[in-house]
Amino acid sequence: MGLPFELSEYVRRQESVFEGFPESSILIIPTNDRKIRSNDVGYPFRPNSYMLYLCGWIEDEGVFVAHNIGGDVHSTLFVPERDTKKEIWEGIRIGVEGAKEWPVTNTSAIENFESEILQMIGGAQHVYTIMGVSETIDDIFKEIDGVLDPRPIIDPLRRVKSAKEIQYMQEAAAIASEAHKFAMVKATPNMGEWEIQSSVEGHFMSEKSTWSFPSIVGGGSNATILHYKTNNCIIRDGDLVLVDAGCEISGYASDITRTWPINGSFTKPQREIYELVLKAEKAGIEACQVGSPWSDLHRVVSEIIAQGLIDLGVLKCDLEEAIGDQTKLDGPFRNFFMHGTGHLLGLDVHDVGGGRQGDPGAPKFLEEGMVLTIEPGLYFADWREDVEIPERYSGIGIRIEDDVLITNDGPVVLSSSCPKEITEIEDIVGSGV
Ligand SMILES: [Mn+2]
Repeated sequence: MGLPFELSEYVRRQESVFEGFPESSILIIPTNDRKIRSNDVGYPFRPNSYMLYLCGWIEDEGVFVAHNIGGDVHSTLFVPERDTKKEIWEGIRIGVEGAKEWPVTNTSAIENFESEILQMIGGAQHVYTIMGVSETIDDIFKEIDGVLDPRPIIDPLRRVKSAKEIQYMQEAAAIASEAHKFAMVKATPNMGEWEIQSSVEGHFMSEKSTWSFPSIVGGGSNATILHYKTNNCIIRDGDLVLVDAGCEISGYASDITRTWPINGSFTKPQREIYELVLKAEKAGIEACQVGSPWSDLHRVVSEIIAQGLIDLGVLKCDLEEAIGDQTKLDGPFRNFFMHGTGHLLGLDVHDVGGGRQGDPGAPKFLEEGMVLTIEPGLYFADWREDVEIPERYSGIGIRIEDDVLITNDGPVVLSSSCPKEITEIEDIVGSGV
């Protein structure tokens, strides 16, 4: 039937959630709504991550309901009935009968959901659901007092990955690494950002994968826009291009950034900044040790960046002043490295579980089985007027990002097959043109 995990793994997840709930609780998890793009054309559908996590349902309608009223966990998956007239247009559906192979106790027709759910929650003392995912669910539950958010219970469970989850993430990282290499090989000056995007995403598709977030391809100064995604400019000879792109396998994301010269050789100023970011990135990866506090990652990376900016003459102060407040790390190095060092990775590219460095509620220490990104960057936007941009580096934006699995034997870089050493990059860029 093609579920990505054994039924027992889903059941274990469901039971773990209910271990965090009081007795007589009911949990309602909708999948994402379909969204209209224009007239009768929809945006590509992507199932809700909580739905994927708890029962693996991937069709575009469905509600997972589970409760522990009376002791054991019982679950029902509400799904659309088979319907030949609709299936002729939209494809064959799994249906209420077919859904019995999913990790649930019962299945029921989604047409019955509204009437059955009111009865079901009537028998429960605690009602948990996630608002803002499905209009139907929002309409029903906005009228009901005291509805609880289950995410504080579920999210920490998603933080540490199982062996099988890690296997999918390793696959996603390998495909994305290949995709980045593929784009490097075919690169040549004066090509469009969209052509690189096409190389990268074309490779995702050829591997039966898809992007896990819209790809960022920024040539020249566009690389200084952190979430640039118009990807519609020509990349001139002598410019760098920043490619931040990842894909997903069975819902699990990879997220890789590489920055390289479109003509295959770094200029001296580009090389100076690249070497600094690479040094910081490697130190960040090295700091990914079981038991290390999250805050250490950002501190290690920030100190290298700040010292490097002093050495390059960008900051004219000592390290203490460059770093700023010892806890907030808010000194002037932040003018050029303005984002975090990394984030958790999983079913969501910025995964849940309090895993964005600096998030309130984040776990204090790294644990075995967590997967996170390390992604320092330096950005000297030539269009900025709020800070002084050194002429030598004006227009340079560089970020390097890898996906790192935390293990008791130290960090394992899942994206290690993607080149990042200067000599490797200079060898591969344009080698297939
Ligand atoms: Mn990232």
